[in-house]
Amino acid sequence: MPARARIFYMKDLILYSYFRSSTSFRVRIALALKDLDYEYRPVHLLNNGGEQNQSPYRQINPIGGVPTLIHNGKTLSQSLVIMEYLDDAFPETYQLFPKSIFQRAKVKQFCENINADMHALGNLKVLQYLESKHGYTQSDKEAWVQHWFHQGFKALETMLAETATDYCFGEVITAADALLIPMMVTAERFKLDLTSYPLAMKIFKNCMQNSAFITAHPIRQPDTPNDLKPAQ
Ligand SMILES: N[C@@H](CCC(=O)N[C@@H](CS)C(=O)NCC(=O)O)C(=O)O
Repeated sequence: MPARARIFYMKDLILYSYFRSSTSFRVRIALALKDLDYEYRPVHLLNNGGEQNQSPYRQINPIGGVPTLIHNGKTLSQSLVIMEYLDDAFPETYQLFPKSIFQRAKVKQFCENINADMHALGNLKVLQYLESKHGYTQSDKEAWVQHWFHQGFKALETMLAETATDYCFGEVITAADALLIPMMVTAERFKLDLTSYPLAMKIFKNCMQNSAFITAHPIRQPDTPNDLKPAQ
């Protein structure tokens, strides 16, 4: 994109994000692929009971998750919705959702398998509830996440056998890749062995050669703690 257009967009976009959040990572990938500049506003999900649970952030996003996007003063949450909105609001930029209605629906189906049936079950508030109300230990929580994520990854691998080449849907990056890679990074944090999913592993390797995925990665964000940042 020409430099002039990027200057026009600057400050029009604000992203509330947490470095480690996989849903924020999705939108950061989308913004990077689109070459859209934005202001990064960190929301610490753990400090003081979680900034996402405090009144100032709840006024922006009543359900309390990150990311939230503000575009020209208008507020939008839910990462998948934000990604689709960015396609529509900036049609001249890289498009994450195919135009063909069936392909588009298939990409969304793949995304929802991750969004609704995997991410939601391993979300921080779910794990915090299991700990506070049901006495789950760290290893109980890991076992819970591993169970649900493995179920999800098995299904994704079956779907990828139908659609994947270099990326989830053929040779172009779509929203499916922007959801799969963050899910895999989170899965590694919960000690999942992903070697049984060779198609997903191949796509991971391919995506991680792309500068948008590199830039958007949790280890390179303004709020990444110094000890997690890559050595210079
Ligand atoms: N479905 C939402 C989920 C947003 C969400 O809950 N994100 C997580 C971080 S990955 C979060 O903010 N969790 C805070 C909490 O569980 O308290 C989306 O896709 O944006």
